[in-house]
Amino acid sequence: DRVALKRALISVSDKTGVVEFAAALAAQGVELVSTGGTRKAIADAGVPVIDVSVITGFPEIMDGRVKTLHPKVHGGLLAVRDDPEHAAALAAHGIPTFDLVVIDLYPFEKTVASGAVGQAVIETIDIGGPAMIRASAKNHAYASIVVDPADYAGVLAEIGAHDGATTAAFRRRLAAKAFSRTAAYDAAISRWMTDVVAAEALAANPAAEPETPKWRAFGGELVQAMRYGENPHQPAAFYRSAPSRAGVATARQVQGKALSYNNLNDTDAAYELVAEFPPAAGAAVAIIKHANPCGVGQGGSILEAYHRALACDPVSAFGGIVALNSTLDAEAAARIVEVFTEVIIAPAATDEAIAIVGAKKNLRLLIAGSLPDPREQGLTVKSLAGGLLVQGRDNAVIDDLDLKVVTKRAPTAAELADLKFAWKVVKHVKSNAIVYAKNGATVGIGAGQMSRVDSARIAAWKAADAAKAAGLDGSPTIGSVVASDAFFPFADGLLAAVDAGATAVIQPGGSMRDAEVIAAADEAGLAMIFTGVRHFRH
Ligand code: 93A
Repeated sequence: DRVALKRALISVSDKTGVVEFAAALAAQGVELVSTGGTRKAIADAGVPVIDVSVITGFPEIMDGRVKTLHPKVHGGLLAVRDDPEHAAALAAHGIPTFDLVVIDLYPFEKTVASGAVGQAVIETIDIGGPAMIRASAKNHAYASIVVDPADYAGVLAEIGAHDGATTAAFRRRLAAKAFSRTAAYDAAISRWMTDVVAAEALAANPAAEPETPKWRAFGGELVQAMRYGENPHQPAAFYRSAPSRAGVATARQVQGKALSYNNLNDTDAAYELVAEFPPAAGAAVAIIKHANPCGVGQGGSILEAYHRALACDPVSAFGGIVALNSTLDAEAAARIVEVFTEVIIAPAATDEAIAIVGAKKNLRLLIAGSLPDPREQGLTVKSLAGGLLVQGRDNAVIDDLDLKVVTKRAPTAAELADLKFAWKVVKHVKSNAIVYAKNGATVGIGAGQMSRVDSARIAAWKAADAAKAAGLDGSPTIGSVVASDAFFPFADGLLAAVDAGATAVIQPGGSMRDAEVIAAADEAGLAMIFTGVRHFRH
């Protein structure tokens, strides 16, 4: 099952390391064949190489769109060399075989990530490259297929260890990686093209239901292999699928320990939440534990916003993730590092702040460059036994909603501001979610309960606890507003909020008993808003 490496076909977009690799192969007596740019790079270094057009007897045409798509190339890639008929065809047509094929595809993903659109993107859809990769991978009984410059050294080591030949196991490993590469590449193209078509459809008819594609491609590039997942017995890895989207997947880690699976999951939740608050409307900070916020605050500065977020539940904030909607400055950094924190993520950080965080070697600092757009469409994916559940990202933003006051009393301006604040937060709390807020900060958060009444009770109870710990009289929920991620099916959940001292309520509405719930609100003198939109999060 050994194949002596005699002839190689090299066609790479990224020329990094290819000249050295080609030279090492040539030194072992390997004959080299290449496409235009690659051939030139290798030849310029004084390494002997043949242009593929010499083999095809055909020039590159159509700006290179057709250069290797030719039977004299693909016959050699696909031939079953032990089959007499295939061997006869090779001989009859003078078709050479290749024992090694090295391809780096046109940089489609990078081009999309750079913000390019239209024809500039289309030109980077590689056709000949994937065809050669797939042909060689199918024919791994004879050929080694390399799709990653990181594997150049491995090829040299393999032939060094086996007298200039490759083993079947080695070729199978390369083939598996090659098919994964073309699958991920096509997935990126599919996603881009599907998005283009969806955007066109939306522009043509904003009211129409989006079409569900029959096939949905998923793929990504390994960012990090982790020691474990949610628990130590679960293997895990992190793949980047949309390199142009602002957020955790594209953020730069400035310092700290490697990010764990849970860190990434929680940091994503934190940053998506804080992105609901445009920096122009003030600083905002969210502290997250187990993907739920344990405090969110707005303020005139990041420091003030952090203090207000921390006050909501200082006990849970221990070991939390802190997300900022604007630049991390020195005064905020100095305060945040006093509390044991796993991760800080911000769009930017001052040099002074970076130096302050630097004193805590393990603390991870991520600089994301910008905030995710809460209105962006995107998809969320969840696995279930034997399948994937896919849905559009929850991109409803309160400023776009048609809010209806359903009670006799309308909210005051201060209540309305807090209701909107609480609604932005409740969207990011696991259901059943109840959020109490006052003066631009959460004062009590109830998450993940099977009963909405329990979530309301827990939120009020946590608020009372935090107040007691801070040495305050009474509960901060007195005079607060409350947001509920879904409607109150009965008046009891609303009455729990009234008991806690809330004066205004925001909720989707739409219960069969809305009339009963509105009557209870009027009875208690509450102001209540229906959003018409629900924010379940499971
Ligand atoms: O334009 S293509 O789709 N048509 C082809 O026939 C073809 N053959 C190789 N792209 C093709 N390639 C790609 O050219 C390779 O995948 C590689 O990315 C690139 C290398 O071109 P050059 O050697 O001219 O820089």
